[in-house]
Amino acid sequence: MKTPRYLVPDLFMADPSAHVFNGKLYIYPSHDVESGIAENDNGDHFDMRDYHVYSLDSIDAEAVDHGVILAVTDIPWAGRQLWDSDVAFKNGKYYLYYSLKDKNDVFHIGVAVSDKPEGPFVPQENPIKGSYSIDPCVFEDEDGAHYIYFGGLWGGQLQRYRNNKAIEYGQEPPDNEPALCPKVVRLTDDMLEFSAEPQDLLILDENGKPLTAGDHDRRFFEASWMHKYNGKYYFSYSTGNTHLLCYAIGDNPYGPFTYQGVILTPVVGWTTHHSICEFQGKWYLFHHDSVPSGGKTWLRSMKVVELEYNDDGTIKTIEGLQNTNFS
Ligand code: FUB
Repeated sequence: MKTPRYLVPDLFMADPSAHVFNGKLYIYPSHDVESGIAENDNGDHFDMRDYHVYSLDSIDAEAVDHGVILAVTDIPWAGRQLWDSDVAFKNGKYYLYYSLKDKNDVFHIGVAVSDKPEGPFVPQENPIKGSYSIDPCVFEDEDGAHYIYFGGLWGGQLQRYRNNKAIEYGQEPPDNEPALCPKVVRLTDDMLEFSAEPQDLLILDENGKPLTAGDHDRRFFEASWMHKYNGKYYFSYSTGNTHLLCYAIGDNPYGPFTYQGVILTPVVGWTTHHSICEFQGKWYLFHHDSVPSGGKTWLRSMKVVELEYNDDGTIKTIEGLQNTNFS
């Protein structure tokens, strides 16, 4: 599959996190809705209220909707806005990690647990202690350790923190200073908490210097993803206001990572978001755009396209505007 295809024709689904469980592909997206809230830099128009999960037997198969797996009304600490999520498996249980604002409009990361990949998921009473901001991605390394990556600027509130503490009047650093970093921390053995203080995940340029805050074409904005290819760790992310999906390569789950290039050029719609997953011998990029909604930023549709590597391990850039035919 060298051209992208839309996965779900009937509902608006975004931020797809794809994993293979028991030989099947499962996709955990955000469920976009028409909120009626005007678009702003705070992301108030993304007022999502529940999650569905989809499964596929093969990459060309119809995506089966397993219905609602968790709703904002199920979560004791919920305020509003269920944003990007991810799912991991350990010892017979599935763990759904999700972004949600509390009753004070502050984002945290919650966990919900299920016996099955298709849910339903039962939420923990409280968010993960010490969690903040958005867009959790959980990566299982070959030794069985699980690492969570998170963070997002602007509406995702990452600029309101330094050294894992909330600050007053948080802003991005000046253009010539190092950019704010995504965060990484190993999960505890029970998968329910951070095992330590989250660390900065450093993204370096070709000279070994941290990317700067003013480098909007390369600096991290949101949408973390981690995958491993030929023994190397690939951290990928969105640059937000320049609408690119980029990646950086490192030698271990904590980094540092060195910037490599663009995976996906801008799509129709403000946000771009993705996951990368190997399924039945090929690698795929799951992403979204706003073509089916006629360009509405807050109503996005999931797509998939094959991801290809060059012999040196770099990723071939995919054109975001190809095959925008929605049928
Ligand atoms: O879906 C809401 C937010 O939009 C996600 O959390 C961000 O990554 C962006 O895709």
